[in-house]
Amino acid sequence: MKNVLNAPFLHKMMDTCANMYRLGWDERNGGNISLLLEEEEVAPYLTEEVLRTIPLGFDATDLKGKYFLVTGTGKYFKNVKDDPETNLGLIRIAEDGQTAELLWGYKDGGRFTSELPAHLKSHMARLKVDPNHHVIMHSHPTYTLAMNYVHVLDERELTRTLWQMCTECIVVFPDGVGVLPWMLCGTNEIGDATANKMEQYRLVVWGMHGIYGAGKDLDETFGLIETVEKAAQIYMLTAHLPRVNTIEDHQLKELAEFFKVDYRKDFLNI
Ligand code: 2HA
Ligand code: ZN
Repeated sequence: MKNVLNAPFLHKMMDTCANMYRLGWDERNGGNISLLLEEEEVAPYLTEEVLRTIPLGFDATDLKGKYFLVTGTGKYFKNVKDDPETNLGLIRIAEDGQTAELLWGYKDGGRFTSELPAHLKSHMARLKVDPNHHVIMHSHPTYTLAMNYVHVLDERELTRTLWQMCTECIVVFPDGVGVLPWMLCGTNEIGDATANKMEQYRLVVWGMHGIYGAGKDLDETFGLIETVEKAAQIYMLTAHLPRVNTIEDHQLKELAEFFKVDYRKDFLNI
């Protein structure tokens, strides 16, 4: 049997957490990631032994038998690279759909992120619309969060502003950005609301909290959040200054058509 510590998927997760920490998006225990793994990918690293079972507190029957590498609750992204076995866990959703079987990690007796409801419910929603979906990522990127305090929290308005901030935004996230109002985090309610938005969007802002991203792999999902964060940074650097130039709606349309992306046409005034 191969050692999980040598698994490429583990190293990609460690590098991603380190990058997010380095960018200042995940202070202290802020942020969480869950990565859906295919059975063939994990099988070489596992025996049939279940270390512990942990109740989920919600129904995840749609995901039974699926494997996820998940950041731990209360754990710091800063520390994942030096001690992945304490800060991460590899779980399988049990046959009852109500329990997580711990197969590796959470070495200090820990458990998965408190945001697991939002993660697993979002995985269920994305898998229905995207068979290549694998990643849910939550983070507190600085400028995205700053923008939440000075820009209206409306999906159409927020998406339009972000699209206008960098030419490539509409190509990277043509589906736009969903928005939830401020809600109590760590609950099944915010999990349901997030998953509901994830039926249409791969990016969901949690008002005055942070952002969720969904994608086929860690790089793509990271890149989605990174692009929103870059746009939010440009907005925050310019919002207090007179706007002299802007990318017009007909130019956004031209971009989307040239790059052949399926964009939210109702978000443009065309
Ligand atoms: O786990 O970011 O939303 C820390 C968080 C909760
Ligand atoms: Zn958070």
